[in-house]
Amino acid sequence: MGIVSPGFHGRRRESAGGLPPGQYLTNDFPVLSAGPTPRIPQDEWEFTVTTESGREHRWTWREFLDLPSETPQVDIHCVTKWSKLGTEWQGVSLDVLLADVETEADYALAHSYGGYTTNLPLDDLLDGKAWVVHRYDGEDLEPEHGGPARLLVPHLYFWKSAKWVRGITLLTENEPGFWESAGYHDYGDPWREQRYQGD
Ligand SMILES: Nc1nc2c(c(=O)[nH]1)N[C@H]1C(S)=C(S)[C@@H](COP(=O)(O)O)O[C@H]1N2
Ligand SMILES: [Mo]
Repeated sequence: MGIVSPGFHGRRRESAGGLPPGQYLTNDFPVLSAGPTPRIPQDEWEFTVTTESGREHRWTWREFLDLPSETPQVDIHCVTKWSKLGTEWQGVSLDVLLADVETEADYALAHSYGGYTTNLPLDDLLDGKAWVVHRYDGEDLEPEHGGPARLLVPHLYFWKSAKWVRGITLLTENEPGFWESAGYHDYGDPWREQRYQGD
C-alpha cells in the first residue's frame, strides 16, 4: 500500500516518516522560547489574517472555537536537533482560515503576541499542511507551549510553528522573521537539513 514505513498502521505514538538527518528522539517536550511567556486571556485573544491590500479577517476566541477543527498527529523537529514523533494536537486548518481570503500573495509572515515573527511561503500553509492549534495531547495548550493557540507547521523546523500566534500577514515579497533574520534558513526543511542560511 504505497510508501508507508513498516510498522505504521495508524497506531498512536508512531511516525510515518522516521527521523530527519541529524535529529534525535525525545519523549520530553522541551520549551524553547526567545523571551518571556506572554499570558493572553482567551477573551482578549484574536487571530487576524491581513492581506497584501490591508484587508483584515478576524476571529475572536469564541469564533475560532466555532470553526471546524481537526486532530493532526504529526512529527515535530526542532533545529536544536530534538524530534518528537506522533504528537497529537487539535486546531483549525489554515485552509479553513484562508478559505474566504482573496489574495495574490506568495508569502506569509506569522506574528505572535510578544513580538516573535516567522516567514513561510503561503503554499506551505495550505493543503492540509498547517494549523492553528489550541490543544495538545488532549489538554488545552499550556502557555509555555504557545497557549492559547500556536501555529503548527510540522513539515518545517519547529521554529516556524509560532507560539502565541495572533495573526498572519500575506505578502507579495518575502520578509524574513525573527530567526530567519538571525541567520537561520529561510525555508527550514528538516529532511534537507536546512538549519542555517547557506545549508
Ligand atoms: N512566539 C514564539 N514562537 C516560537 C518560539 C519563540 O521563541 N517564540 N520558538 C520557536 C522554536 S525555536 C521552537 S523549537 C518551538 C518550540 O516550541 P515548544 O516550546 O512548544 O517546544 O517554538 C517556536 N515558536
Ligand atoms: Mo527551535
